[in-house]
Amino acid sequence: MLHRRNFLKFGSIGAGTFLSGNLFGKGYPAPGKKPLVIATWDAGINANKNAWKVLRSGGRSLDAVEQGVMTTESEISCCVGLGANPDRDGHVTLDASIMDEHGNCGSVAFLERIKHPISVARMVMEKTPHVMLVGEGAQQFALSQGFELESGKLSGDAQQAYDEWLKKSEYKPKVNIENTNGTAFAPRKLSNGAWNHDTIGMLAIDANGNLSGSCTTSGMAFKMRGRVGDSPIIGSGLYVDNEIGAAVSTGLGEEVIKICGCHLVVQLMAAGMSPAEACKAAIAKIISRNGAKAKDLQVAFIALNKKGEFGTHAVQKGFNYAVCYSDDKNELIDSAYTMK
Ligand code: SD4
Repeated sequence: MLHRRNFLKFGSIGAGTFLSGNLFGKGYPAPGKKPLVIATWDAGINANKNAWKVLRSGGRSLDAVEQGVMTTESEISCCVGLGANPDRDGHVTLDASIMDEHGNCGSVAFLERIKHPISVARMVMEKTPHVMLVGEGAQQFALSQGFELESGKLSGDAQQAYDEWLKKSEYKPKVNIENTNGTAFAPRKLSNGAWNHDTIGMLAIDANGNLSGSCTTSGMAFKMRGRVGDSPIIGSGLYVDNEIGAAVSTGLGEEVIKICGCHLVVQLMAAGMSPAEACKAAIAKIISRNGAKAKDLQVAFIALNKKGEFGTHAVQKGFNYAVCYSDDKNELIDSAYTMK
């Protein structure tokens, strides 16, 4: 565990960095709400609605984060779930993870043709002695639990994006950098003009003050077959410590894995940082590792602590998140970021 006197040495940043600037992004509501749910990207708004139904009736945060992201997995025009962009061989492969207030966790990776990877991840957690199942084995397990094998046909949107990518078949993985509109690896723009991303990560604190988190993704569009990112890796794409806080990430998963990102964010909160400070420090680590190349990548963390305080930070502009803590408060907020 990091202690307060040591965290100041962490990376290339000092206390002044944390205390300056708007750490929370525009429209930051009052901290310390309970229950509360927070999710990545604009798809988080819809996802939060279902998570909130669980939380407002006194339900468990674990149920909230599962049902919340299932909403996004069901939106077939979305880049999460079976409607998502395929890998470079034309197959949609899905990763998901979930973690509860007892430190139990489950995940699936490289899962094909199953509609709700997050629920399979939960079953791995609850019905097996394991944490992670992948590929064919994960699919076999899902079928044994009553999940149906879906067709494997690409959605119309995804087919169109894939056909476009195939014209050049350039392998230049980039995730969530909206200002590179036109590159096949940037998020897809939907017909309604909204950006659509490949991942939803969600954290919740329930009325009992218990924390849980979930993450589900199709990973990087047109990735190499078999590529797995941070989202199903506990400690990288998701981490929950019910005594301290929780974190989830989105963006270029390889960079998150290299710093065990979400575990790091939670440890920084344990050392005394606020959620926003912890996210900012983890992002600083990614930026310092990458030097000038950091401008070509995007990573964002969201974090929630035991008091119901939340914070986020991204490498660059463009990341937003949705926060809901009452029947009429479910808002989309632009995240703070480092690279101007
Ligand atoms: C991954 N972190 O597979 C995911 C991608 C992502 O919005 O967050 N996309 O690397």
